Amino acid sequence: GKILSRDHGYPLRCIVPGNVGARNVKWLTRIAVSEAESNSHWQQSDYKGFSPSTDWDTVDFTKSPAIQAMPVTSAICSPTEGEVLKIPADGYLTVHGYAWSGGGRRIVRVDLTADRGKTWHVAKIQQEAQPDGRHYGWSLWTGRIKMETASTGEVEIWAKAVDSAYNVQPETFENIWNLRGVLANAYHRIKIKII
Ligand SMILES: Nc1nc2c(c(=O)[nH]1)N[C@H]1C(S)=C(S)[C@@H](COP(=O)(O)O)O[C@H]1N2
Ligand SMILES: [Mo]
Repeated sequence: GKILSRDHGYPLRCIVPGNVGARNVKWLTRIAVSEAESNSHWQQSDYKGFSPSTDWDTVDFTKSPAIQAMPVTSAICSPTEGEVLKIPADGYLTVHGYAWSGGGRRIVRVDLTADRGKTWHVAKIQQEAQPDGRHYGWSLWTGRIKMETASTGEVEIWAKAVDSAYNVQPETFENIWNLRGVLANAYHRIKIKII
């Protein structure tokens, strides 16, 4: 019910649910329907994924498909990196965040750990009642992690999400790094300090 702002594409923006931001083209002046893929720089020579060992000397943009649907991802929003906090009397640390997957795939689970994966806690998910394949919005989640009463000092919290195709986030960025820095969906990890 509001006028689209210029930053977001006024007067007209193409919304392509389940696809990356790069395909949601702003400031539209013309729409061409074609059987051939667009030959624009952005479709052919930018948003594509490669092996971690591919560099600017060896890259061949014709060898990878354009990124359309994104892989499953999640982020911890609270607490924040570096936060100093006290565990409440009930012994539970509460963690909030969001998760999302491409192609309208629904988020079916978010796992949290405060001990580098020795024990995992399943978060409660809050999401729209949309059918799988048309699940385009973020899923918000809340997790409660039972902490050792004696544990103080630096703690790392990790989050990973699972989508309806059972795709799961990879553990580290090292092995998925690529020269454009895209598709960077490894576990989100934050360090907090418990006092
Ligand atoms: N016309 C036009 N549309 C565009 C772009 C652009 O450079 N030109 N960038 C795209 C990319 S890569 C992104 S991430 C989104 C960002 O816009 P938003 O912050 O409003 O989502 O716009 C998309 N639409
Ligand atoms: Mo982008």
